[in-house]
Amino acid sequence: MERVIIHVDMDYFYAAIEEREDPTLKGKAVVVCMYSNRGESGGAVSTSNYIARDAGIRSAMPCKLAKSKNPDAVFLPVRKAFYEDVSANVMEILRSNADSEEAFEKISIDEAFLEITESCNGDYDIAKEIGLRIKKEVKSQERITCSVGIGPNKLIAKMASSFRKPDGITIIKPEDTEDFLKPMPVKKLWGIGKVTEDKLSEMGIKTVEELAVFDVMELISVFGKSKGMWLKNAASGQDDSPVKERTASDQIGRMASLKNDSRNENMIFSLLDELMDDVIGKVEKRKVSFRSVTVTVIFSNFKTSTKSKTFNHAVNDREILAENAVELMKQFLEESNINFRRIGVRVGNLQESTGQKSLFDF
Ligand code: DCP
Ligand code: MG
Ligand code: MG
Repeated sequence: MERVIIHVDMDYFYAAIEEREDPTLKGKAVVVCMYSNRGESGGAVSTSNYIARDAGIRSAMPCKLAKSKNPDAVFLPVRKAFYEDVSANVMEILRSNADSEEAFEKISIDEAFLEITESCNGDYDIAKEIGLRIKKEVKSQERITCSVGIGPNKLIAKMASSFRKPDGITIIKPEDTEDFLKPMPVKKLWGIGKVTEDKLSEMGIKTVEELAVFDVMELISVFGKSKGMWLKNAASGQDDSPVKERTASDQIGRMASLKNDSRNENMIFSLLDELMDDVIGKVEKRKVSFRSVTVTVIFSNFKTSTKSKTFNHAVNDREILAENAVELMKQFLEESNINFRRIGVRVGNLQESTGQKSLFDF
């Protein structure tokens, strides 16, 4: 049976999380900046929401330039640890929709491949339903949107997910891959960088179609055997690379909002309890143990703080998780007098439960 692959990419990920956390940002241009140690005058744009993009603001642009493009935009500093928590939650949702725990490949903080060949039995109508279900689950559990691409391999799925953004879904059946790829500029082929694009341009190759019909021996003479072959295959929509866990999500976590902003200990600890049940369930399902516990609190003023504990040995029981998470949460309650808005708990430094060797050593 031909494979069916889904690629999911979150929309304006860091900025979307900031919008979610602070409803007053709604309707405004939001720019998330990675400030350098020169302070707020330095730094580059990590990402921005689509309102900011309308003004020409782009990732990697100096924040100063972004500011000149839209002086009214809200500029926020990157909160990487927090986005990683959200990412861990999203990845668990995605993983649970793959054929199996292993048919999942996280490729960056906000995107992953899932193989669904068995789940949809090769049927693209069912595949679409799975794609829509993923979008719904991410939206309802994490309150952010994502874009989904579905196709016969990773290359096509990846390119399909960026075809309609934000909040899109694009399905490219095997018989439609050629028409989908042909008119695209070669730089849109996943894996082609600026250097390759320029070289191809010098050779008179601008579109994927032109690349697909180009003499393969000539490509090999310019790019070498493996890259030349890869270019030819990619331009024809072929990609045999398997969906395979590699940069494995090294953590399992859950996060949720309190019913209302509060410091009520019953409320906080009973929610923490629910979250830990969920986390332990996933730890057992993945047959892993963990060596660290992290608790995150987002306060009513939107400030986020995390506390972690790392052990010498990997463990997998709920007792140890609870003991440590509760302890960390108590520290938060002692140190602050601000209401809690959301709390999260995650375990990290995952290892295979059965063997000594870490799953993620390679
Ligand atoms: N990122 C970054 N610096 C970059 C590019 C990205 O810090 N030069 C971070 C911020 C993004 C996140 O990685 O939110 C995911 O990158 P994406 O390329 O998926 O971009 P976005 O999710 O922000 O937007 P899109 O809706 O285009 O996917
Ligand atoms: Mg994204
Ligand atoms: Mg991405």
